[in-house]
Amino acid sequence: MKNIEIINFEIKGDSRGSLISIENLKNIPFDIKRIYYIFNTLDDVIRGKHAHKKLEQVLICLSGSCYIDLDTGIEKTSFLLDSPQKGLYIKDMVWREMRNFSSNTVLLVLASDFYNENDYIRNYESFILETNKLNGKNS
Ligand code: T46
Repeated sequence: MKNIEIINFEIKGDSRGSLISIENLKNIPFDIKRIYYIFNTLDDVIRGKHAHKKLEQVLICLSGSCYIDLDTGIEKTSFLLDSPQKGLYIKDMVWREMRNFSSNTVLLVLASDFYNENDYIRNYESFILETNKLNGKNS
């Protein structure tokens, strides 16, 4: 789907356990400028509810699980993130909502830029207007 991809990370495993290595511009398609993680989220909470104008991110559920609902303005899809081996690569202009966090969820996010509130679109109607413009549709 446009602007959304799954990245499967290679596990370096041996009898002691597993290790995944993340490297700038190698298994992550952008230069990582910021890392944050979301934890202690209650299961009835919905986070996100916004899109980014330019920011690209990879979301990795290091522990536990959560659902990520995505909307490009044209198509909608949902992913269950439940493995540290799986990265959800979300490019620009995708509305996202994160829900159903299990009690031990740690959601790691790698971001292509520093935190900038001006890059957020937090109103869904504005998001649809913008995607319609980008897709050459009259709203
Ligand atoms: C996203 C999803 C997956 C900062 O000060 N610095 C930061 O780097 C971030 C990400 C947030 N904040 C502040 C802004 C708010 O006062 O932390 C507070 C919580 O942020 P927000 O409500 O935006 O969190 P989520 O979980 O709704 O969304 C976050 C990211 O903001 C967003 O970029 O794509 O995770």
